[in-house]
Amino acid sequence: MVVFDKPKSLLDVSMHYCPGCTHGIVHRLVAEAIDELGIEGRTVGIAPVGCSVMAYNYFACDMIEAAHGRAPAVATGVKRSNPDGLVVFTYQGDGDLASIGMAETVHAAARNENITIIFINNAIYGMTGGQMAPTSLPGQVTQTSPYGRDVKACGFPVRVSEMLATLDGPEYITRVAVNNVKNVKEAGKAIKKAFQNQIDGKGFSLVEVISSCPTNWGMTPQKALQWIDEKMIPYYPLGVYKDRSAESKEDK
Ligand SMILES: Cc1ncc(C[n+]2csc(CCOP(=O)(O)OP(=O)(O)O)c2C)c(N)n1
Repeated sequence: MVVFDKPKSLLDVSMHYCPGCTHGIVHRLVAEAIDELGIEGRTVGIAPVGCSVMAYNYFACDMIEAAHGRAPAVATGVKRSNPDGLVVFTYQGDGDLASIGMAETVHAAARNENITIIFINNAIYGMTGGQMAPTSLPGQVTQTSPYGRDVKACGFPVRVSEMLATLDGPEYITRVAVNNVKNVKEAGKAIKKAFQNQIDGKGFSLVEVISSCPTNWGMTPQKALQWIDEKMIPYYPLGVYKDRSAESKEDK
């Protein structure tokens, strides 16, 4: 009896991610959603610049590489070129989406582009060696904040989901985590819903995934998962920040 299988939408290759990095888990959840919704042949993924830059080597669907932070703009173009035929998602880290790409993110949300964004918040720039990200926590030690993030000098972390939920545009904004089995299951449901919304023509859906980076956090994989519970989730509470369809049902 088969009890565990690889989703068809993930290629059968090994990934380059560090031990304990949760990019692989989120890749799997995205691939499961694509399989379950039966959209493999018409899905286009936009890969970011960051640790997941080589996502195009892992997903079995068509992939396009965007310049750093520009994935929502590329996704907009691809989706508008074939709005009924294609399902388009971006997969982006916090440096990519919330720093250099913040403008693209905010305006795609404000326009309610009918795309799906998977946003990996690991509170650090992973690929480039662990510099402070817009989402690094106050006091967090990084390569560029060796005494801890000083909010007087560097400002406060950006809570992307809360901020985007203030816009009238987006359909669905939620924050999930992948640090334990229960949270992974919830994350999978949110990702599937974010794709379903696009198929239903509802508009912009963003799933923020609180993720780990044991290498650049300087922790063991187990400690990193604990740090998510103890430090990240209190600062970035999990939950649905906007769900327009659910809200309009409640109004009725
Ligand atoms: C225009 C541009 N500026 C800066 C860089 C350098 N750069 C590459 S990846 C990266 C940050 C990636 O961090 P994040 O998006 O958080 O993803 P992670 O690697 O943590 O998954 C930066 C600044 C670049 N490639 N292009």
